[in-house]
Formats: sequence, structure tokens, C-alpha cells
Amino acid sequence: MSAPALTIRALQTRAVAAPLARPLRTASGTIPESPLLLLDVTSEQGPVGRAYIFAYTTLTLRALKSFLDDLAEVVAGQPAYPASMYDHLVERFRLMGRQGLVGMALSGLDMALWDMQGRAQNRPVVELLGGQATPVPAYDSFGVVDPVADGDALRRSVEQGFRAVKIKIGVGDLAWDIANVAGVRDIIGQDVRLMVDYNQSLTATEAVRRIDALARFDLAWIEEPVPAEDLAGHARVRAGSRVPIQTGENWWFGHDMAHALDAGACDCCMPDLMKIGGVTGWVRSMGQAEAASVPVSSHLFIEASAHVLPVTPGAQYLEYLDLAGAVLSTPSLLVDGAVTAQGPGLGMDWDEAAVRRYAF
Ligand code: SMN
Ligand code: MG
Repeated sequence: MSAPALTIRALQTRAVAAPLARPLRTASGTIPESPLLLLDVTSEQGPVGRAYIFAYTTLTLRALKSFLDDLAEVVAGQPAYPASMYDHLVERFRLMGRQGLVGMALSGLDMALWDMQGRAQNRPVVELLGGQATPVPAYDSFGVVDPVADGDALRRSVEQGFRAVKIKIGVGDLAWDIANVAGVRDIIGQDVRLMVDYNQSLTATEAVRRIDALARFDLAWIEEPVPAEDLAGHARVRAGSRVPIQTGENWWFGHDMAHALDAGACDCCMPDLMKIGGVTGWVRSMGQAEAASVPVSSHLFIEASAHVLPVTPGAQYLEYLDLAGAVLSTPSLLVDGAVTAQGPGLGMDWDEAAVRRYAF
């Protein structure tokens, strides 16, 4: 017998500033803590749906909360079908557009509704998508590191089973980059894949110069060497680079992905569930990567990404950067450097004491 159709009763939001296991320094600013908006959607029939939105900075956290609290009035009483709700909200914001906070809210709500559907059927979301909860290879994602001070953390990462590690560079000159990458390569050895992330900090000309000098460290990819929206710049860097160019964490919905692939901006891509349109936006968009033969990794959102990557054509890596672990009672399942989706739904429950402790 099929489960009854679900109707949304209410959407509740709570803001937290959760501690990060490691500080997150990038070439474009530091993230000292994880500003999250926790979403709880209730239904008339009982099942709940949970997801979180990552606000990047506490400066946007209250605005996001206020917007979602208003949006709650729009969604209450509506059927809890994620794709239908997605289409409904896209039309609702057609005149305004949906980059930024609106897109984050829409994507977060979509993830919460998928979670609710999974819980209602007592199955993980990956199965609702037609896939299986298989282990997805992950890379351990660091901010800017100091090979001396962070040596133990890097070694632990390899000992724990990670076969790939990402670091952020670009906070100094090329000599700094070379010394930093060389130091990390020494620590992790030749057999562990190493990625570097410039977080949009260079010009195309400078990026080509630096990548040329870094190529000898056998890098798996160079990420966002130039501003994310500079697609022509990405393509220019890519044409002059011996190392694969990675981008995608700042693509807003499938259209940005289409424009970037059309521009030849990257060799591999890493969309972000909260910017690509939640689970619905992700599954609708990833056929583009298949058609373009571009491998797909995830950006942040460990828990939900473990559900979408097994059904993603050309899936490459899950990014292991734990944004929400401090407020979850269900830590993500990391074994031998691979993450397996947990259910039911997206498999996330709040640690209520921690939510109170880190309330923002
Ligand atoms: C990143 C940017 C901002 C917040 C977290 C992580 C990053 C990544 O560029 O690729 O992990
Ligand atoms: Mg990045």
C-alpha cells in the first residue's frame, strides 16, 4: 500500500552558529564558525522534513530566517511534493529572480521536503531517486593550512583513510603557494590525491602563471582560480593549464551550469546543493554533466550529497567539510575515506541540546 499524500502543516526555522572542527580560511575571507538555519517542516500526516541552509556569514542569518518565516505562510497547507513545490516557487519568484537568499531558501526547503518523503516511506532519499546507498569516495577538505602547525591534522586525515585532500591557497604570492603545496605533498605522500582551491582570488593571467609552476605537484584539480562568474576567464585559464580546472560551487541553478559548460569553463565540476536547487535542482541539472562528459563532485552538505552522488553520472568525489556535525545527533557515516548515505530521508536529526547551546 502506498503512503498517504503529505500536506505541509508548518515550517519552523532556527538559527545557530555552530563550531567548526577546523577554522576555514580562504583567499577570499575566513569562516570562523558555521552559520546555519535549521529547517523543520511538519506535515498534517505526521512525517517531518529536516534540512539546513549554510548562510556563509552570520550577517545573512537573520535575513534568511526572516524570509523563510514569511515563506512559511506560502507553503503551509500545500502538498509536500518537492518538485511541484520547486516549480511553484520558481514561478512565484520569476519577476524577482532567485540568485542569493531566495535560491538558498528554495533549495533548503526542497531538501527538507525530500527528507520528509523519505521519512514517510522509511527509506533513504537515494532510494527514492532510484539509487543505492553505496560508499562515495570523499576528500578531506581543509582551509588554508600551515604544513608545520597542521601537519598532524593532515597526517590523521590520511591515516583515517582519505585518499584525497584539498587545501586552500592564494593568500600569498607564488613562492608562498609553492612552499605550501610542497609542504603538504611531503606530508601526505605521492599516493594521496591533492587538490587546491584559489577561491576566486586571481586574474586569468596570474592563474596561468601560477598553475604552470604548481603542475609538478601532480594536482588533481585547481579550483576557482578566477571569480566564479568570469566564465571566459575560467576558459582562458583552462586553455593554458596542464592541471584540470574545477568550478561549480557558485552556480545558481541549472542555467548557470549550462552557461559555464557552454563556455568551456571547467574539466570537472562541483555544484552545491543549496545553489543548484536542492535535490530537485541537482537531479534535473546533472544530465548536462553527463552530456558534456564532465565529472561531478559535491560542495559541502556531506549528508545530502551522499544521497545524490550515487545517482549522478560521472560522480567523482564527495567534499568532506563538516558544517553541521556539531548540531547533529546523527554523524555522517565516514568509513575508509568514503561516505555512505543514511536514512530514513536524508538521515539528519538535531542534537537539541547543541542547537540550544549554539543558538544565534
Ligand atoms: C568553500 C567556500 C566557502 C565555504 C566553505 C567552503 C570552498 C570549498 O570554496 O570548496 O570548500
Ligand atoms: Mg571551493
